[in-house]
Amino acid sequence: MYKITNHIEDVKEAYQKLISKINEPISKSNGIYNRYKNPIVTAEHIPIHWRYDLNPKTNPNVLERIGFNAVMNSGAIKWHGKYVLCLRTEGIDRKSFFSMAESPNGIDNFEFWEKPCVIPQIEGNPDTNVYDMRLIEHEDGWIYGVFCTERKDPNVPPEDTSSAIANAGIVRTKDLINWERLPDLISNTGQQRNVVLHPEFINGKYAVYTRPQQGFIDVGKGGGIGLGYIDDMMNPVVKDERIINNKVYHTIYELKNGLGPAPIKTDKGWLHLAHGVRNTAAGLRYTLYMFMTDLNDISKVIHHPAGYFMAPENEERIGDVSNVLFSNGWIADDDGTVYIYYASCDTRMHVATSTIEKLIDYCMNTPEDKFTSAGSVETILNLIEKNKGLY
Ligand code: M1P
Repeated sequence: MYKITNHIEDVKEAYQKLISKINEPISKSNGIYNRYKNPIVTAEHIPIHWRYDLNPKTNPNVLERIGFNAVMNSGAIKWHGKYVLCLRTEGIDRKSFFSMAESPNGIDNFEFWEKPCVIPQIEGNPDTNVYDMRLIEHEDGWIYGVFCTERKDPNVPPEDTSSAIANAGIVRTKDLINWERLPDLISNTGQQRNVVLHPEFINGKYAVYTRPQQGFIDVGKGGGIGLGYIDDMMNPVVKDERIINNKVYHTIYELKNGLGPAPIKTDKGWLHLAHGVRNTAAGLRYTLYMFMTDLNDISKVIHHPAGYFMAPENEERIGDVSNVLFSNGWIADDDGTVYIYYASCDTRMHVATSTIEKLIDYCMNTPEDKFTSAGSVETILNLIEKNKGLY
């Protein structure tokens, strides 16, 4: 029979069981990456002392005092030997904020740090909501956090209580605990989301990937993954912004796209993970895709496999915003393992593992999109021809 509990010790026991659950790869794989069975962090992983008043005098009924809705889109970094995520943590009040959790092996046993991150505010212009942190170890010695800051659009009529303006907020740190707030990104477009800093200087400048957009949800005439340059992070004006990876009719990035985490440098080029969005009768569908840029010219896409790299599967398909995979964090380990951290449906975090070697192979040797059905058939025929005598 189902046990109704109001003992904090039961809550603690269930919590310990959850956070120490061992994860394992699922057997099905396309050879490119392995998904893991359990979500790695969910709203239920949020520490008990963030949710309950633990004093029996002031909480005799053991009621949860602060509720959480989701944990998703997380930045990632290897830090002092631990796999650390900067999680978009969302309360039932819809506000999201950042909190850190670490794991000894990158795939399970994620434990939250003691308190959520305190992000300093810009005087006179506080963030209403913050989300989707990208953590970048820049060669200037700082760890940058680039995130989306959202504020109500002041130019809409009073009855419009939804329209917002999104831009990139920027913080930097040396310890992942104390964050220094820098000015928000200054760019030509009305709105920006999915902004990511390139980890190296390019001709002495900071390089920044952008996603210019005209509206809050709709990119309008904007869109595509842009690249621009910043002289000084204390005055982050984006110059020479131009689109390097556009949205394209009848692809998985037809409606909009955006860069995920900062790219990984390899001897063959920079590996990029991004999300593409298309519209369907069931609403927007977000999938992940990859491309590779030139080591000597980061504006040049040199390989771009057709279609998606990962799409929502099974339980991943359902959540607050269904049919969404989103990633803004990955970790490349010294042994070549790549931990891909992704969220499903704006609800929970997962991990998949691959290797630098496999991701290079995937980017360089997967056929590119020919943008027509006949082109896709031609690609399949080429493979069948190549396989003659082998099947
Ligand atoms: O709800 C899906 C995603 O929508 C936005 O991404 P984009 O700007 O590319 O449309 C973001 O709000 C993201 O956090 C969210 O996961």
